[in-house]
Amino acid sequence: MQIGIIGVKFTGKTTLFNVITGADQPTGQGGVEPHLAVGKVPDSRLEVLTGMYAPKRTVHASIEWVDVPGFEGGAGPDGSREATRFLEHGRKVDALAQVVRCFDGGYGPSDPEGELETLALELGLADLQVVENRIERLEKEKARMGKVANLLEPPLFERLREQLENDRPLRDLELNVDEEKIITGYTFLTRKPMIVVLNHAEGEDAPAAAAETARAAGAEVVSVCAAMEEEIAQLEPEEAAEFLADLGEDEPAAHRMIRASYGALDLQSFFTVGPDECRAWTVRRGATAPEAAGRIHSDLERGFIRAETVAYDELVAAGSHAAAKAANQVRLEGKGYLVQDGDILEIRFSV
Ligand SMILES: Nc1nc2c(ncn2[C@@H]2O[C@H](COP(=O)(O)OP(=O)(O)OP(=O)(O)O)[C@@H](O)[C@H]2O)c(=O)[nH]1
Ligand SMILES: [Mg+2]
Repeated sequence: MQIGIIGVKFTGKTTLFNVITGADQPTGQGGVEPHLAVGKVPDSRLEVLTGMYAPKRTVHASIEWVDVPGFEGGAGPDGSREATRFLEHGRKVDALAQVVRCFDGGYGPSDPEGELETLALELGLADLQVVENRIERLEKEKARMGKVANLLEPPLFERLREQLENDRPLRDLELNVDEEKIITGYTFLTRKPMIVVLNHAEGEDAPAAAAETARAAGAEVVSVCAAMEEEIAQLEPEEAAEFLADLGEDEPAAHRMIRASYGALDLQSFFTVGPDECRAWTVRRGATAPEAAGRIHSDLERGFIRAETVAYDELVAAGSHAAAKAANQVRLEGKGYLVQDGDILEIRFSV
């Protein structure tokens, strides 16, 4: 899973990228190259399981983050748009996280609503260009061959164009299976899940109006103070916990940002446990037990027989796997079982 961090210049994207992935990219100086790094998905349940099993290693679920260079909205003298060029780096990701500057810093007064508007416009225009290119090609194809290969395509792309010209994101369009199939290769930006990260000044709240605007546009909204997250990330775990407790928080805002991203992508975690390894795995919500098994190894999916399953809460309440079993809380689930967030699975298989 990959998430692209996007936004106009100097909103705190690289600062957050560093916090989330442990990378050490320079901040405050822009740049034109994207950065890519993996960050673990924090999960307090995995810490508890690690305490129970004392495994040799603990492995978190992870997400890949792409720090897309910031851009200016608007067109240059030759009509080209910087945003369109930079947003190419956001085409292959599964979701977009827009960082919005709500702090003044040395960068002039903040304008969160303006930034949201700019991004919506630039994302829409970048998609519109792709749609118009395709329409042009279809017209050429029709002129040359008398008709187009796929008759569904011209009316579909006209609908896409209309949607974008009305300043609406493509994610709001209902498409049938055939239409979905046609557009899968186009990696439209406005069809991706969107997370809006309101980066506010220390000791302040994120502006409610901006949060409302972002939510109304279908985004998951989180607020952070990137500068403070940067400080917290440099503390020892105990110090960080104390610092957060003083603020009345139980976790860093960056954790909330990661979880919101997980949610926007419709993902959940299940666990495998044992003396060697306690591990969190990512599957989509609604995944079946064999699909989950396949995340671990393709053999486990192919030879899937049953999944010995216990819910996290029940395991922890029982105190041990044996106690949960004695209390009949360990179930044997078959191929049709839909994995639930926090399930602890042991896959029985034969190949
Ligand atoms: N006061 C304040 N400054 C911040 C905050 N977050 C980031 N900054 C500062 O803002 C400047 C820009 O931060 P970056 O993380 O480099 O911003 P960016 O969005 O990656 O910038 P570009 O890549 O140029 O678009 C740096 O000097 C940061 O230290 C914050 O929450 N509060
Ligand atoms: Mg940057």
